[in-house]
Amino acid sequence: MRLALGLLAVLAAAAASQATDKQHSYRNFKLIRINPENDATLAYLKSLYEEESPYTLDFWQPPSHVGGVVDLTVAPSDASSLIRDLSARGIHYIVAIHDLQKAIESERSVASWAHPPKGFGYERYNSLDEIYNELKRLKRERPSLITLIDIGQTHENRTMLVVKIGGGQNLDEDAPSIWMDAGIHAREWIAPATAMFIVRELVEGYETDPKLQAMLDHVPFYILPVMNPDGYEHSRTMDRMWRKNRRPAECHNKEWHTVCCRGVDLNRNFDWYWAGNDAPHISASGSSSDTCHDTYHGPAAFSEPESIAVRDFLEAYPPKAFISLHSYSQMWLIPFGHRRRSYPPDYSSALRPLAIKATKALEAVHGTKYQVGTGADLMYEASGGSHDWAKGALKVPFSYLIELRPRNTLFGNGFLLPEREIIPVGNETWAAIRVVADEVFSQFAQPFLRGKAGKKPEPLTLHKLGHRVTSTEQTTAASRSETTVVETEEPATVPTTTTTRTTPTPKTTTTEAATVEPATLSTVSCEDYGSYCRLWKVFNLCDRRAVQKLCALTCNPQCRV
Ligand code: 0X9
Ligand code: ZN
Repeated sequence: MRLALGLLAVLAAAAASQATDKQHSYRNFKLIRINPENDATLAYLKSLYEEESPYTLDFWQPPSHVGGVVDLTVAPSDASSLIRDLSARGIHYIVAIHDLQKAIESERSVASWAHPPKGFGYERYNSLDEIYNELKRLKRERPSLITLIDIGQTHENRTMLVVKIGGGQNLDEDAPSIWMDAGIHAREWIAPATAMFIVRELVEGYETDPKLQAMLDHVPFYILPVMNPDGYEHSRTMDRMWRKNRRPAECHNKEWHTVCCRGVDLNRNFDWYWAGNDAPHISASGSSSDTCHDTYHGPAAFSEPESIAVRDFLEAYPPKAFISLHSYSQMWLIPFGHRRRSYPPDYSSALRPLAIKATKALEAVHGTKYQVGTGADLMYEASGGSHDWAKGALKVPFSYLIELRPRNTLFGNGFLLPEREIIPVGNETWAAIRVVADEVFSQFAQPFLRGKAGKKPEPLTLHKLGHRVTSTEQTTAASRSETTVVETEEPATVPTTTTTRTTPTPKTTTTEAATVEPATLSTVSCEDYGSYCRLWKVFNLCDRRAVQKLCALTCNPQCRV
């Protein structure tokens, strides 16, 4: 009898372990879309999001303000009670997806299902191995253009791989550069796919586009296509809707049972008002201390190997632009997102004008419209975000978080963007990022080149952190300087949005005037032959007849290079 019971226990344990190893099915899960029309609805949705809820819910777009779309999924067992509850409260909703599992299956193209392709494809959602193999292939083909840098290991010992494109030989560690990461949130698959599209644009464009070549020679891109490799693989193999990293579970007692949950939201783990700390007057907002919550901020700022690796790399090689790719909702987000109406000093003079220029270029490609503003103003407050940290602590001049397609309108499938949209999203996003890159080149490459003109070029090294490229020497993180945060009533100009939210209309007065940095966008009058003219002027070549002819505007002494 005892043996039989023992055997039963073993079998039960085996069954349980099998059950946890099985891929999560979302059969008949629903995606409910609600436009909260009043404060009562908003308060009710917030209580479901922030407090213990009787339903199994996953908020894809959390509640923030009246008029801000809320997307949530509900398990089939809870769907009818939730819907009854919403109806009883007079809350209008639509069921945007009736069977989430079906939507997950139709995210992949028919061809992918019928004949699962082997190897990497730019028009597909690829595995981590496929992505890394493609980066290695590109490196083999163009060893002088591409450098692969191992910046750290994850909880599950996966490598975090940065691809550096450009730079040339006469670059030093202070040279201007552009950082782009994607996939900090595991389930946002369009982000790594877009990062890889941009890798290809840069690599191929280097050979075919002289302007791009000139830019990349002096302003390299550092791209981390999958910032959360463990989460990404978990989302591909076990649970499509996984968001966090895979930090091992921490258990705690809750009433009469023990709860163990894995993972930290890496975009709440950066040291920018982490957990709402550092500012006692601000309530901890937009992140959770509950290990089971999707926005769990971790036990401390930079507690996670992934955020540590990114921080250490960026502190060693601080870029001039920081871009983090997410999905979804078609928003170009500017710091700061930890608190409403909080802006860096150059918000209106530099960050926002460039964001508007970039999103106009994006719209010109396929007509896709983006909203521009801070995450806190347009969506919800969230502390510990990487793009806020990049701007506020690291002082990166241009820092943005891009929420890619789709918009959360009636028919969008949220995180489940069909594979056929990967290339269009890549094309339009690249057009926008090119605008940022051009601006970085014209603002920051010229002083760098000037400084180097009289000096012997230094060979390129990547030794600061002992990344796998050269040595293994480890240096301590650079100390961070005091931060300037301008908390104004409003930014200097009205954010370009089509949102229906009811924030007060921005006035045109601001506390910003006194703190505006000289960084303004370059004058168009110098654009006659693109970046070559600016370079030639920097190198004092305007006395050459050919340069004068090609660069009449740039060579004009009035022209600000
Ligand atoms: O919540 C996030 O981390 C981002 N949205 S996502 O759906 N991709 O997870 C947005 C962060 C932007 N910042 C603020 N909203 N404050
Ligand atoms: Zn995200």
